[in-house]
This record gives sequence, structure tokens and C-alpha cells, in this order.
Amino acid sequence: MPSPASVIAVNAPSDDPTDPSQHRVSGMRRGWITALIVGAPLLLAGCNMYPTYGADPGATKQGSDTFKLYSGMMTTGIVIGGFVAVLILWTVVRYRRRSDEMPKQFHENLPIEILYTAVPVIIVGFLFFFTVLTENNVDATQPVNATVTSSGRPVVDITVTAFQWGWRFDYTGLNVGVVGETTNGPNNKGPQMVVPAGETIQITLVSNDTIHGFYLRDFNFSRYAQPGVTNIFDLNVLHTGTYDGQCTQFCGLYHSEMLFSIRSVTPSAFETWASAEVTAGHTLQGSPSGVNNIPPPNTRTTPANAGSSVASSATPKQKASA
Ligand SMILES: [Cu+2]
Repeated sequence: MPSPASVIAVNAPSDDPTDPSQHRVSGMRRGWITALIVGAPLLLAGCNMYPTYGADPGATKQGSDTFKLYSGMMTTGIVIGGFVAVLILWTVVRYRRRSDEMPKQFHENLPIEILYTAVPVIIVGFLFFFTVLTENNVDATQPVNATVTSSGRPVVDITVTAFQWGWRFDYTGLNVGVVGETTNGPNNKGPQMVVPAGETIQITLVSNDTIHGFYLRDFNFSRYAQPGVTNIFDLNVLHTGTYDGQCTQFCGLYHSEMLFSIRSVTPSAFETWASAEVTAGHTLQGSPSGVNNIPPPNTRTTPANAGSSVASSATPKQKASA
């Protein structure tokens, strides 16, 4: 039975294996695909297993895990996106219109349909798997009230209380209390949480009034401080250094000045610091009661740059009353 006149292969590439131009084209194609598959990840990685793509590598064990997930997803996306782009370009060039004759007509191709359904499902499953793995690692905590980790390392328990507008850090096991408010003076960078590098810090995060955000850019980390909700998480700061943090939920007039920092020191320097704080009277009971919104005696009521922050964030009525 003769083929319908419209369904004829015209101008299709020659399948003749003796045609030398076919060997050249397929050889070039294989070379390009091999170069892409082998070269692209190496080029992207720059010999680094986790290229940053502008992100922070994370100053904590948890932040580092988050970073690796981000980096891995970006690399996966770029490789797959690049592969798809090359396939599209190749198709456009290889099967471009060469004459007015009708090309080969067909519909449905079961193997290809199964392939392009299964491959994205596998890719999504792959990304989902690593996301869950990373979430579990970041959210993993030592048992509450544990004084040492399973490997015998000390756990430093710190209750962080967010309030309008400042932070209080209570080292429950060490009887140290650190408190800082936005109204403590110009260029005030807020209270500083001192922690030992390399050890597990278990933070119990609560709020005294409204929703605040505990955020540290260098840690790739953010958690809500919500009234009535207790968030517990562990941080393992990898190296010594100082890391800036801030509130990331608009929580009122001086939200923009609700700053704090974490200073990571060696474990022995941490012990020295803690005993000096106790000697200085910065204890759980001795520190000013910032969490009750009572300003310490040496505070001003208006931050130095309140004018600019009020102008940008408050209504004219609020501005007038401030
Ligand atoms: Cu806040």
C-alpha cells in the first residue's frame, strides 16, 4: 500500500552510513555534547565542589549545610538548563527549513513521552531528597537540657528573648544575662552574644511582645520569635569571629535598630568571659530587665537616627507623635 502523499520524508538527513558528511556531523555533535557534559560542571565549579553563586558559605555547621544545598541546586539547574538550551539550538540548526517541501509528519512517540515525564520526576525527587536531608540536619537539636553532646562536648544553653526593641541573652547554665536595647545610644550595635567556637549552642528563642525575626546573614539562618511559641535550635559556629544579626520582622517604630551580634571565641576565652560577666553583675537576675520594656536608666527615648527611620516607615501622624 503506497504511503499518503503528504507523509513523506523530504530533506531528512541521510541515513547512509557511507556518506562521509554524516560521520563528520555526528562526530562533531558527540564532541560538543561530551565537552558540555564534562566541561560545564568543572567550569562552573572552578575546581571548587561548591561554587558560591554569590551566596555566603555559612559560618555555622547548619548554615554551611544550607549553603551546600543552594550551591548544589544552582549547579544542577545550570547544567540541566545548559543541556536543554544546547538541545534546542541543535534542533533549530540541524532541522532548519531547507526547502519548501513538507517534512516527515508523525505523531506520538511513546519512548520519548515516557522519558520526558520520568526525567523531570527523577530530577524533582533528587532535589526533594537533598532538601529534606538538609532540613533535617539544620533542624537537628541536642536533647533539651543536655549538658553535653553525644560525643561529650559541652552544650551552651542560651535563652534569647526578643522584645520591643532589643534582645536579651540568658545563659541559663552559666548564670549570665546580657541585655541590649535600641535606645542605648547612637551607633549602638545592640547586645553581643559571646559563644565558644566549635561547640554546640542551643538557643531557645521566645518573644516578649510581638513577632520578631532572629536573623544572621553569615549563618544563612532566620527564625521567628513569636509570642506564645518557643523555637529551639542548635548553632555550631565553625570559627572565631564576629557576626552581625538583626530583627527581620517589622515590629514597631525602632525595628530597624533592633540589632545584635554574635562573637565566637575560643572555648577557654569563652569561660573567661562568662566568669567576668558574673563578676560584673551581668547575671540572670542582675541585668537590667529589658524584657519588661523598662528602659535602663542611661537610655535616651529617641535613637539618633530616628528621624530618618520614622520618615521612611511611619505615617505622618506617627511621625508627629514621635
Ligand atoms: Cu523586632
